[in-house]
Amino acid sequence: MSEILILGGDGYLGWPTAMYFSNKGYNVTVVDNYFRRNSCVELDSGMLYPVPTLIERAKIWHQLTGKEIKVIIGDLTQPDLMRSLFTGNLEYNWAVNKNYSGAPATVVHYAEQPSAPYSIYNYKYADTTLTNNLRVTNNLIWAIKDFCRDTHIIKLGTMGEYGTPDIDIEEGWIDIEHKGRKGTFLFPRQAGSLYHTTKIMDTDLLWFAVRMWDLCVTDLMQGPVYGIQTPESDIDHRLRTIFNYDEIFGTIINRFIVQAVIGYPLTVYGKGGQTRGYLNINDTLQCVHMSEKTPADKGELRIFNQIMETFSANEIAEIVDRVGRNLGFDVNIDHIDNPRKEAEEHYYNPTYQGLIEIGVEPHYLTDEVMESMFKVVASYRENIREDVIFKGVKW
Ligand code: USQ
Repeated sequence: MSEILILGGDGYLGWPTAMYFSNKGYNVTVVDNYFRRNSCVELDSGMLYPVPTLIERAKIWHQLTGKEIKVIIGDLTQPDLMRSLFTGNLEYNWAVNKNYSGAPATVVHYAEQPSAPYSIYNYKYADTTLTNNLRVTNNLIWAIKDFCRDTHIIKLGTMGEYGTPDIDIEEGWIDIEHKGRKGTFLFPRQAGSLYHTTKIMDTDLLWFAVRMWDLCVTDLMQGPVYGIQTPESDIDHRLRTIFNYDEIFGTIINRFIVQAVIGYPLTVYGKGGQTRGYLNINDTLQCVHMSEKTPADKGELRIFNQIMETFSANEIAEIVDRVGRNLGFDVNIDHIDNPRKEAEEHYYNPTYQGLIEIGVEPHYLTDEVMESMFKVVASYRENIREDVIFKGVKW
């Protein structure tokens, strides 16, 4: 079966992706430096439940399924580690396993600092975000250029690269007619945080590499993800993904459900008209899988908008309120001063057909889906810390 390498395999999306592909019979290797969990400790952020280390999780997975996920703990900003992943020469790094072959057919690149508030928190974290994200992407590009040009790169980008322009958002590219001549260009980007800006820079680096060296790249412009369970994590609760509800690493839907469970008024920022495209964690897995099955061509930067439906912050609060009340929770909605610099009322009309055209079948945020999230979150109610929900990291 095909070999797949997952960079950032310990994160919210990385670990579920690893189990998903392993379950389907792929030969999976994950790499991670524990950035996310170490940052949670450093920042004293709340995690809904403790998560075994990546090595422990891979062992649990092996015991329960008989399948192997190979784990490498290491820092991908170090070029030697990144390059060794594409030559199969792991003698000088932290490889836990000895039988990684190298030359993966696909590499999924999640190995980035993913939080907008983290990137704006202070100079140190801004610098960490820029250096980590850009270095890992540059190291990956050069390793592939030098050793493995047929490997398909699936890169996690973000819808936030586009910002909230007053025109319809296309999937990555736009045709422009200017002074009687026509051309196709990357859709204009204007991010609202330093984190999102690093994703724009990643896209630029990848586009350069595609033009210069004919690499094959799929860039997934993903919106905020929600969810806890995937079929693979349902095998054993110790396989559940890392789940944050704090202001730094938690995303809005996950946060609001946790808030509703403990009767903390939902933290809608400002007027609440901020609209984004959302998707279920299970659809992230599907999108990556369908992208893997239908790779980009050589010399192609293929861009998909990875969202399934759009909501404003107010609409999300209303759904959480309705579902929470039906389940007997004491839900209230608050509007607090927006710590971010962002449009609170704006036009938002993105296109998102491409992934459906290659076979993705969307899951939507139904009341049943939200109820099942409420039930899991409520089972960890004792662990929820009010003090990490809102600290007010200002832009
Ligand atoms: N928001 C609230 N209240 C909260 C938290 C968020 O009103 O308690 C609002 C924010 O102001 C924002 C929207 O909800 O307008 C989304 O915020 P978020 O924290 O859920 O997501 P964001 O910071 O945009 O970042 C997340 C992921 C990031 C990913 C991005 C996709 O952390 O990795 O790239 O979603 S997107 O938003 O499309 O750029």
